[in-house]
Amino acid sequence: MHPLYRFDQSAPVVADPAALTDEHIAAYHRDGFLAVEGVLTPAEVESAKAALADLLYFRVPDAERVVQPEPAIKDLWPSFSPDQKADATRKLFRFIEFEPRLKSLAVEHPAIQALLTRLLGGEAPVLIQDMALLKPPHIGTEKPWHQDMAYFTWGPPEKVIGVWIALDAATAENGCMHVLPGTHTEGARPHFHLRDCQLADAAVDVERDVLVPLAPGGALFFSSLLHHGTPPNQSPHRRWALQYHYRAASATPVTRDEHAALFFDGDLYAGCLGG
Ligand SMILES: O=C(O)CCC(=O)C(=O)O
Repeated sequence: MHPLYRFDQSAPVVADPAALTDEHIAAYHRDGFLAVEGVLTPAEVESAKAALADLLYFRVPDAERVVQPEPAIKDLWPSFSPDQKADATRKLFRFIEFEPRLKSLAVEHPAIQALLTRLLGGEAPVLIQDMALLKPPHIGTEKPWHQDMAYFTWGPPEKVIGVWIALDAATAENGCMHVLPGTHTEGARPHFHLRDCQLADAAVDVERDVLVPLAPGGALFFSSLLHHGTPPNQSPHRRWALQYHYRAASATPVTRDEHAALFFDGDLYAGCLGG
């Protein structure tokens, strides 16, 4: 157990993208998220995993610069074998320009594009960020509670949506997503550089926490203001996931001053933008 997460209530999950109704879209706007199984086919899951493995084993030029080790083994990383590195990677970041399979999933997948367009009120989605979060067995660290809008310079926040796609089974044990339903309606909250750039632990309403376990190919669509996080992976099972973020075509750039007007703590900037 972990004091910042509950494990006894799970989110509703739509069984199949073909079963999506207007009520599900309304639930996204009410709760700030929508979980859907079967968004990727088993073949698409395998293709995405093969693409990630090519990056992890540096079979792609430039792959070294997109791979981020788990902090716990950072000093040992240079001495690790390729297998050890693959089992100790926290994150891969900004790979779509040289990984066509992962780019195609991000920008051409019919079910993802169709659902994003519905969630954005009919507007076309534009990709703004790509990453993979691998949460390796035993050492996969927590991603503390946060709002993704704290990292983004597009707005307004309701025009920015994340899609988190399970490639392995994401479970309570290996660090699946946790969300606080409805928090996207409560505005931007200050973020602090603590274990990561995150909400203060005391500001997290843990009582409202629901788990979002997903089978491989299942996806969570979520608002950029939704409070969400993932506990550490202390299990022997890895938890690979892709995460893409999109803005509506009509979203506009947010300056640092505008970001500071959203994320502040007294007079201090309290977002996650660098610089
Ligand atoms: O997959 C994870 O562990 C956390 C993903 C997430 O919330 C993020 O990177 O913003």
